[in-house]
Amino acid sequence: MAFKKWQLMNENKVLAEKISKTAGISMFLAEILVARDYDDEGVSGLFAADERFEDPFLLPDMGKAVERLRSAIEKKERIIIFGDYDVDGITSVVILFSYLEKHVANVSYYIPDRENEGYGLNLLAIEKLKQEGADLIVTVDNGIVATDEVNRANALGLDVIITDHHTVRGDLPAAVAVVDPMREDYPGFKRLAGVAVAFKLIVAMENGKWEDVFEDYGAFVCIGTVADVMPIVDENRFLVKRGLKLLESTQIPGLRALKSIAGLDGKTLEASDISFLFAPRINATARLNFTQLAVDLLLCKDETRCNELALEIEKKNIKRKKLEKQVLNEAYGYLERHPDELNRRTLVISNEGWHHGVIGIVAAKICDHFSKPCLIIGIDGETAKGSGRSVEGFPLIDAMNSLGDLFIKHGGHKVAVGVTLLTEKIAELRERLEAYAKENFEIMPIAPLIIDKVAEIDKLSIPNVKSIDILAPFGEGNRLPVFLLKNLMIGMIIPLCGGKYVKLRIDKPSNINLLCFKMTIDECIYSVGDVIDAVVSCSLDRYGVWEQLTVKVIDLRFSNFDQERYLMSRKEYENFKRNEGCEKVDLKPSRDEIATIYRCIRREKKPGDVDATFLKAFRLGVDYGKFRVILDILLELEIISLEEHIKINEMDGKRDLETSRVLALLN
Ligand SMILES: [Mn+2]
Repeated sequence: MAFKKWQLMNENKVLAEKISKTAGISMFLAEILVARDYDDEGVSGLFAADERFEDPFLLPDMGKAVERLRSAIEKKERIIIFGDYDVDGITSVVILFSYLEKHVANVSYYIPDRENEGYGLNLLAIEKLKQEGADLIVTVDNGIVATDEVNRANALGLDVIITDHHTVRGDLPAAVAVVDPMREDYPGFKRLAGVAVAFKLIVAMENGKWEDVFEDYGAFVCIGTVADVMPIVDENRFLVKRGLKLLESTQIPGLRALKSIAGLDGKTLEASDISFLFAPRINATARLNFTQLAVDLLLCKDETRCNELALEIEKKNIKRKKLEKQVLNEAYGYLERHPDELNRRTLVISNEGWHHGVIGIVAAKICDHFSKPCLIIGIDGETAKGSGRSVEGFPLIDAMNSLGDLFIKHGGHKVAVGVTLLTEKIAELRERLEAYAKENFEIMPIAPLIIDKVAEIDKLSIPNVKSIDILAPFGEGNRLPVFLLKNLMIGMIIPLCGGKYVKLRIDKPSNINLLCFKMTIDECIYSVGDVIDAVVSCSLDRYGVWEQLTVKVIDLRFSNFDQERYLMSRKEYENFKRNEGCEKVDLKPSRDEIATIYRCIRREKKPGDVDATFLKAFRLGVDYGKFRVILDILLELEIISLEEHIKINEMDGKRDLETSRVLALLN
C-alpha cells in the first residue's frame, strides 16, 4: 500500500453533544460533523440544502438567454449547441438538445474533436457552423474565455449564448448572454457543473418550474456533476441526491443500457458508482476519439440500438483499460530501472507513443502511489503531450505557469494540468520543474489520509452506521466517514477469493472482521498476534430485512509505528540522495544493523517490496532512512537484487563492507 499521512481531525465533545441534541442526530454522526468543522448553524444548513434549488433567474443574463432562445425557436432559426467531450459536456449537450428538440426547435449540436480541436469554442468551428447556416450558438460547459471566438461570430452575424461554469478570466465575451455562476455578480452557489447550468437554462425556459424537467433530466445532471468532481454540497447535494434516485429507476433507454453494462441493474446507487463505473465508460469514448458513441447512446430512444451502442462503448472501455495498463506498466518499469527517480521531489516520465487519452489516468495513479507530483508525457515525433497530477499543497498549475515559456500550450488547475510542448524541451521541463519544487518546497507535501475520528469497535454498530446515511451522497467535498481503530490484535488471517483479498479477524479489544480489498494474502505482512491500527470505513449491506455491517480497511499499520519519525527519516534519506545535506549520523548504519537487515531479508519465505520489508525492519528498530541506506549498500555489493521485490543473490566469496562507496559517503 502507498504511504499516506494519517491526519486525525480535531474533536470537540461538548459541541458534538450540543449538535446531537439540537439537530436530533446520533452522537456518532455529530462527532463526524464536528470533525468537519460544522457548528450547529452549519448542520441545519447542510440538511436544508437537500431542499434547496435556487431560482435560475438569479443567474446574471439568464433573462436575456431565455428571450433570445425563445425568439430563435419562434423564428425557426438554426440553433447549435456547442459542447465538450467530457462527461459534463456530453450530458449538458444531451439535456439541452433533448429539451429543444422536444420544443420543435431547429437544433443540432457540435462537440469539438478532442485530438484535433481540443477544448472549447474555436475560430475554425465558428466559420464552419456559419457556413452550415447556423443562426445561434449556445455553449454548454465552455465559452467563458472565448472572447475572440465570440467577436468573430458577432462579425459573421452569428449570435452566441454562453453557458459555462469555468472561472471568468478578464472581460466577459461580448455574447448575447453570459450565464456562469462564477461571474462576480452572481451571489448564489458557485460550484455548479456545466450540466447544472444548462439545466438551469431549461428551468428558466419553463419559467422556473423545475419539477417536471428534473424528472426528465435529473439523472444526467447528477452524472455530469459527479463526473466533473463538483463538491456534493449545497445545491449540488440536492441535484445529486435526487438525481441518483431518478437514475436508479430511470426509464431512459440509454441510461438503462449503460447501467446494465456497468453491472448496476437494480442496485441502490451511490455517487461513487458514477465516478468509478459510469463516468469511465462515457469518458473512454472521448479518450479514444469516439465521443459520438456516447452522445448517440444517451440520446437514443430504441432499446435494441441502445444495447448495441452500450456494447460498443464497453469495447472502447476495455481498449482504454488495456492502453492504460500498458502505459502504467511501462512507467513503473522505468521507475524500477531508475530507482533514484523516486528521491526526486517531482516525477516526469515520458515515452514515444504513449496514448494521449490515458496519460492523465496513469499520472493520477503514479502520483497517488508515490505521493509526488507526476507528469506523464506521450511523445509523438517532434511534439509531445503531457498530463500532470499533483498532491494537495503543491499547486501544479502554478508550477506550469512559472515554466510557461517551455510550452506550446498549457492549462489546468491545482491538482491536474495538461501541457503540449516540443519533444526536445522535455529534459529541460524535468530539470526546471524539479528546481521549482526545490526552491518553493524544502519539504514536499504528502497526501493526507483524513480521519474523522478515533472509534471504539463497539461504536461501529448498525444503528450508528445507519445514522450517518443522512450525510450521503458521499464524494468530492463530502467524503465518506473514515474511522481509526487502535490497538487491534489479529486473531486470524483469512484469504478471500483465493487470496485476492484478506479478512482479518480481530480478537482484542473485542471481535470484529476487517475486510482488506487493497491487499492480497501475499502482500499481507502481518501475522496472528500482531497489534495494528486500522483506518476503516463502514457500510451496511441489506439483504431483504437482514442487515450486515461491513468494515473495509483503507490503511493499516503496526500500532507502534511512529509517523513523524518515519517522515523525518525519509526526508533525511531523500536529502542524502539528492546531495542536499543530511545528518550523516542518523543514516550511517552499524555493521550489526546491516547484518540484521540482511538476515531479515534472507529469512523471508516470499520476497517483499521495499515498503513491506521496511515495516519489518522498523520492528527491528531500524529507521527508514538507515534501512534504505542498508539496501543501497547491499545492492552496491551485489548481495541483493531489487526489481519489484528484494531478493538475495547467489554469491561466490565474501563481500567487504569497507569497499562500499555508499558507506564511505556517510563517513
Ligand atoms: Mn465541466
